[in-house]
Amino acid sequence: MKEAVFITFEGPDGSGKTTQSKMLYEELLRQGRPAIWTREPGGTKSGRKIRSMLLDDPGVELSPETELFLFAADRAQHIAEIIRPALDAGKIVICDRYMDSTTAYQSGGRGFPVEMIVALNEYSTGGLRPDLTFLLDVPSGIGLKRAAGRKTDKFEQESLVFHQRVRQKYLDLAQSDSRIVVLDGSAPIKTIFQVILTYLQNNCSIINK
Ligand code: Z5A
Repeated sequence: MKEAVFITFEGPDGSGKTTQSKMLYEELLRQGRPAIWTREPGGTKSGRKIRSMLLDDPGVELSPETELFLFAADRAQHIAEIIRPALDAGKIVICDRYMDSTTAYQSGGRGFPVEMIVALNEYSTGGLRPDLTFLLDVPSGIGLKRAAGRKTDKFEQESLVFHQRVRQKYLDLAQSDSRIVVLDGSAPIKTIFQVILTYLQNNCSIINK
C-alpha cells in the first residue's frame, strides 16, 4: 500500500467519524507526527459560509444541482487552501468527509448518476484521492438516533430510506475500492479506535507500534 498521508473518514450521519478522526489526530500529535485535522464541508473560511448555506441556514432553499456544485466548490477551495499545502509541507492530513460523501449522498441519496459524480469528483479534486479511507458503517437507525440529540441539519431531516440508500452506496464503494476499510461503527468507541490503530500499525509507518 502507498504510504498513508492523506486519510479520510467517511460514513452515514452519526456513525462516529468526527470522534474517531479526532482521536487519530490526537494520537498522531502525541507521537510527535506532523498532522492536521480538517473537515468537509467547511474546512476554509469561504467553506464555512458554504457549509451554513448547505446545512443549517433556514432562509436558504437549494436545488439538488446547486447543493451538488456547492459541495464540489467547497472541496476545490479546501484542497487549494488547506489540503495540498499541508501535504506539500510533509504533513499527515486527517479529513472528516471528502469525495466519497458526494458519491454516497448525492448519487446514493439524491439519485444523481454515479458516472457524473465520479467525473465531478475527479475534476473538483484535480485527481487528489485519499491514500486510505476508514468507512464507519452503522445501520441508519443507530446513526440517526445518535445524531438526534443535537440540532439537526437538512440531511438529518431526510427520510430513513434516503439514509439507507446513502449507507448502501458507501458499502458498494467499499466493495469496489481497496482504499476503503470498513469498520463496525456500532462497536464501542475505544474498540473501533483500537482497530484503526492496529490497521495503521500493520499497514503503514505513520503510527508507532
Ligand atoms: N454531505 C453531502 O451530502 N455531500 C458531501 O459531499 C459532503 C457532505 C462532504 C455534513 O454534516 C452533511 O453534509 C452530512 C453529509 C452531507 N450529512 N449530515 N447530516 P456533518 O459532517 O456536520 O455531519 P455528520 O457527518 O452527520 O456528522 P455527525 O452527525 O457529527 O456524525 P459523526 O461525525 O459521524 O459522529 P460523531 O460526531 O463522532 O458522533 C455522534 C454522536 O455519537 C456523539 O454523541 C458521539 O459521542 C456518539 N458516538 C460516536 N461513536 C460512538 C460509538 N461507537 N458508540 C456510541 N456512541 C458513539
